[in-house]
Amino acid sequence: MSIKVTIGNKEYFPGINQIKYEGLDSKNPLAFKYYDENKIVAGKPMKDHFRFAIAYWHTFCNEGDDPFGPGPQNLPWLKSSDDMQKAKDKLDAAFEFISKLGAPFYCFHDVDMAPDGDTVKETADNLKKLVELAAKKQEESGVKLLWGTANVFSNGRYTNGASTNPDFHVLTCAAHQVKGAIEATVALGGENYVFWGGREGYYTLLNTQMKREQEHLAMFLKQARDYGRKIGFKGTYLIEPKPMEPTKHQYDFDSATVIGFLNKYGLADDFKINIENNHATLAGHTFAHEVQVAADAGMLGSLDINQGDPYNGWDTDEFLYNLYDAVHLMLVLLQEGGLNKGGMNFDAKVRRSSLDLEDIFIAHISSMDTLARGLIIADNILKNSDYLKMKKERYASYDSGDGKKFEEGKLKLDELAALAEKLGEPARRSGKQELYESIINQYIK
Ligand code: XLS
Ligand code: NI
Ligand code: NI
Repeated sequence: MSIKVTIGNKEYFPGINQIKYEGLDSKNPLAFKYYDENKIVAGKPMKDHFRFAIAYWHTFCNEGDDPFGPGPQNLPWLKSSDDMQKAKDKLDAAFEFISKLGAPFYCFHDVDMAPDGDTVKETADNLKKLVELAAKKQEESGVKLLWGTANVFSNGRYTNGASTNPDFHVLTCAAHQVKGAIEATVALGGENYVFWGGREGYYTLLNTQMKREQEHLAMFLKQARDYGRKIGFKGTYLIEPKPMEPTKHQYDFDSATVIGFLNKYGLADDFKINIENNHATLAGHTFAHEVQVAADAGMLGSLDINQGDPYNGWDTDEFLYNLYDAVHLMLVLLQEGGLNKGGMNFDAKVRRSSLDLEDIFIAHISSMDTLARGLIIADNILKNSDYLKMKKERYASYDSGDGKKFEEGKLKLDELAALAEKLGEPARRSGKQELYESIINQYIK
C-alpha cells in the first residue's frame, strides 16, 4: 500500500486495520473481493483507473439527518463543544478512515473542514488554520487532494443564488469564500477545483432576469479562474451539472448544457465537467451518456460516484452497487482513455439507519469492488466479445467510398441526392439492440 495508516490523538475506528484485498473467496466484510489496487487491467494498475476519493461532507460531517429529524448516527468525532476542536477531531477521523481504506484522494468544501466565524474574514482564517493541519496529515499518510470547492449554497445568505444572486452584496460574499477555497486547494496541492452551482438557478421567471444571471455566473467563473491561475493553480476547473435541485431550473442542467455555456463564454480551455451518476439520472440520462457527452467534447474531467433511487425524483446519493451502471461506465471510460487527472469521488452517504461505524467502511468497499468488477467485465467485453466489431461495422458505409467522401466534406447536397437516385431504396438494417444487451449480460460473471 502506498498509503500509510495515520491515527490522530484518538483512534476512531479501533479494531479496523488497513483494508486488504482478499479475493472472491473471502467472507470478510472488511476486505476487497475485486479491488486489487496494483493488479494490471487494460494496461495499468486498477488504482490508476479509479483514483478513488472520499467526500468529506457525507462521510465525516453528516449524521444521517433528514427533513423528519436530526441524524441518529452519533459520530464520535463531532462531540466537542468547541468548534475548532471539533474540526480538528474530524480531520483526525477523516485521515484515519481514508488511510485505513487505502483511498489515494479526498475532496472537501471549505465549510466541511472549518467552522464558520462571526465574519467572512474570521471564517476564512479558520479555514487557513485547518488547511495547515490537513497539509501535515496529507504528508504523513500520502493521501492527496483530488479537488477542493466552496459551499456557497448552505448559508441562508445564498437563498437566491451565489454568483447569480440579484443582490451584488451576496455575490461578494461568494467571491470571498471561493477565493479562500481556491487558496486552500492550491496550498494542499489539489489537482482540480470544483464549482457545483448549488443555488445557481431560479424558481420563477416572474422575478428573474435569466440572461443577466447567467452572464454574472460566467463573469464570476472567469474572475475565479484568473485568480487561481495568478496564485499558481495549474489544475483543472470543473463544473458539476445537476438539474432541478435545489432550484426548479438549475443553470448547469446536464453535460450538454454546461458544454454550451463554457463554449459560449470562452471558458472551454480551463474548465471541464465533473459528472455525478445521481445527477445524470435526475436529468433523465444514464451516467454513461453524460460521460460520453463530456468525453466527445474533450471535457471529461472527473466523476462523483453514487446512484439514485430509480423510483423517486431527488438526489438520494446512495453508494453505487449497481453493477450494470458500473459496466456501462467502464465501457465508456476504457474506450475514451480514462480519467487522467480526474478521479472517482464517493459523493454518497450511508442510509440513515446504517448506525455502525463499520458501515461507512463497508459502503466504500462495496462500491470500490463494484467498480473494480465493472472494470474487469468491461475490459473482457472489449477484448473478447464481438461488441466493438459490431459497433464498427454498423458505421462501415462511412469508412470508404462515397460515405468517406461525405465525411470529408467532398459531397454536396445535390450530389448526395443524385446518389439516392442511383442507389435506389436502401436495405433495412437491424440495430441489434437485444444482441448488444445479451452480450453485455453474457460477460457479467
Ligand atoms: C450536490 C453536489 C455536491 C457537489 C459538491 O448535489 O453533488 O455535493 O459534489 O459541491
Ligand atoms: Ni457531487
Ligand atoms: Ni448529489
